[in-house]
Amino acid sequence: MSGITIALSKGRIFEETTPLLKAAGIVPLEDPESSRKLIIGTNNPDVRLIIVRATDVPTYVQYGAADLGVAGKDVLLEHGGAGLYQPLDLQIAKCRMMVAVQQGFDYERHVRQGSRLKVATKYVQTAREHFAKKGVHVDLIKLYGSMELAPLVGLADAIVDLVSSGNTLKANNLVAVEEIMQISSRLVVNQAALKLKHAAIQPLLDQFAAAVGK
Ligand code: PRT
Ligand code: MG
Repeated sequence: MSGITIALSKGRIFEETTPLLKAAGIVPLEDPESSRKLIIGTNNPDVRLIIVRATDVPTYVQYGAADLGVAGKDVLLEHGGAGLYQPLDLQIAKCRMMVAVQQGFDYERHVRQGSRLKVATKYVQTAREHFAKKGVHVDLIKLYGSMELAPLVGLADAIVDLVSSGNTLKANNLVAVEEIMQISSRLVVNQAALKLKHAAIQPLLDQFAAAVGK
């Protein structure tokens, strides 16, 4: 067996995955927040972690550069999930995908009137599908971050973004007007690796499932 590579992103995914790794007997040898290393060893010589951007996790796993990864449902929906087996909802990094507008903007009236809505978001696929289902005509504007700014400077009427505490919306005079879906992070596995390295990967999947309580 050639060892297992797990792709994680820094920040909340790494922090909330660490206890699950621990339950599977895997302890990282370094903290990616303080180390600049992108490949981090663990107490198990057969398991290493690679640190990538959250949106890149599915790509590394899809092409087999990592065997496993942890990615938000938001990220997986935009990626499309090709080549990925998604066996487990880890119930971590939870938040909600919401439509939000500036305080005072009459979203319901715009939707009722059938006027075109300008929507800024990083989550173009999810937003497109949501508004198509509602029969709302939208012009989608792709952004890569700080979506909250768009309505404040007239770039968009609404945003589609993730909300957890709601503090970011509040601080920018925005209000959530619609929930699109609940979001949590999932374990993703390269489909070929699951077959070729089954003896190494399956016990990990079982241990993660037990740690999550499934
Ligand atoms: O930050 P970076 O640009 O590197 O990448 P990223 O934002 O994709 O990664 P990261 O680590 O911030 O998020 C990883 C995953 O965590 C996401 O893919 C989500 O599945 C999940 N998650 C859970 C969140 C949040 N909660 C969250 N609150 N991701 C982002 N946010 C942001 C949100 O976009 C908004 O800007 O936090 C802000 C709102 O937070 P509140 O608490 O003010 O409501
Ligand atoms: Mg972020």
